[in-house]
Amino acid sequence: MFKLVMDNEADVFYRELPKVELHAHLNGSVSFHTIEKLISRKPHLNIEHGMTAIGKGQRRTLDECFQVFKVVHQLVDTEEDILMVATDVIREFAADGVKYLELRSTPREENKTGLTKKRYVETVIKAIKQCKSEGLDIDVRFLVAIDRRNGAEVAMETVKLAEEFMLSTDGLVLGLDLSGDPTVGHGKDLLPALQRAKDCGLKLSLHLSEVPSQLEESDLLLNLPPDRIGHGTFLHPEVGGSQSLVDKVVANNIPLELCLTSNVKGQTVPCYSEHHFKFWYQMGHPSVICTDDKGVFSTDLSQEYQLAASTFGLSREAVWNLSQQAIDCIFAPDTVKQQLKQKWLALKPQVF
Ligand code: 6MZ
Repeated sequence: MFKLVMDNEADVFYRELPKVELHAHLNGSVSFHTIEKLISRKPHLNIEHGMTAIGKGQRRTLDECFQVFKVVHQLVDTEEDILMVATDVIREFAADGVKYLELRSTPREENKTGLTKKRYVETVIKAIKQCKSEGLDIDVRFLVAIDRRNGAEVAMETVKLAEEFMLSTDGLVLGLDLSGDPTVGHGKDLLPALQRAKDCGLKLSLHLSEVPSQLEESDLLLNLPPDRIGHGTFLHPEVGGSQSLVDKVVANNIPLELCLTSNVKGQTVPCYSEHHFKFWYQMGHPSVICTDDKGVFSTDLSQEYQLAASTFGLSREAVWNLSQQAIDCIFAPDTVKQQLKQKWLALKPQVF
């Protein structure tokens, strides 16, 4: 009984902790509840829950995770679906205490439903504005994603689309994400697109070294340099990376977006205690706890902070500092950072 009360108390601390989410793929973030609504809209697809999420204690290969995204994509293929999914995801992050969210998604066109990439982005923006008009206490921005498997030409088109939206949305579209199956394609082919993005003022968050054997690619992409790194699982020497890669990350002070459950369930990290959070956090390098795909990996940001704390023995004050330091890593301008810092100050407990 006593244990139960203590656990609940801890849950409340993490839930009430104001949080910043910087690495969330829209279609990986779809909750059980929203999947149910999508399945009922499309019963002919014969999709069951087990095909869209990896439950507690389950693990998959990264390849199998990418199969899961394909199933979710089948369920989300109209403007109505995207609007529902995006508004639900934003409301869920807000309910979990997330005060600032950078959502990312790969614009898709679907011949069957007439969806175009432009309408895709417009619909996500509409969802963000709708949530804002509901008065939710969350500031949401959008990063347009490049799926690396689609090659150089599509990457360049995506950059142009992102550029257009960056100019027309008054700061809602802030940058680009490079993601997709890390075993497919090579980053060197995408360099011209990424360089153009950087030159026109789009911020870059790149998945780097999510799997081993990407050293050469990581080295090349770090020369850009990106503004943030997704995962960076195999950058450091202990896991087959190199000191020179670490040195580049440190010299450019590039924050890492770290997703514990995603990496453990996707089996790129053997267990929580061996997560590379430890390496970067101990060095004092900016490290931001994120969810990656809260729907697919059945988690939320409160749970990820709690897992980091219990695995690495972080005090509540250290957890608070971790969430506060994430503010410095956001892509929105300094004025937004200042507003968020004020919010954290107002919410800070008197004692931990
Ligand atoms: C690399 C990932 C990913 O874009 O349709 N994505 N890319 N590594 C990961 N680690 C598990 N998790 C998600 O959301 C789904 C897409 O996000 C990328 C993949 O390209 C996936 O198809 P959107 O909203």
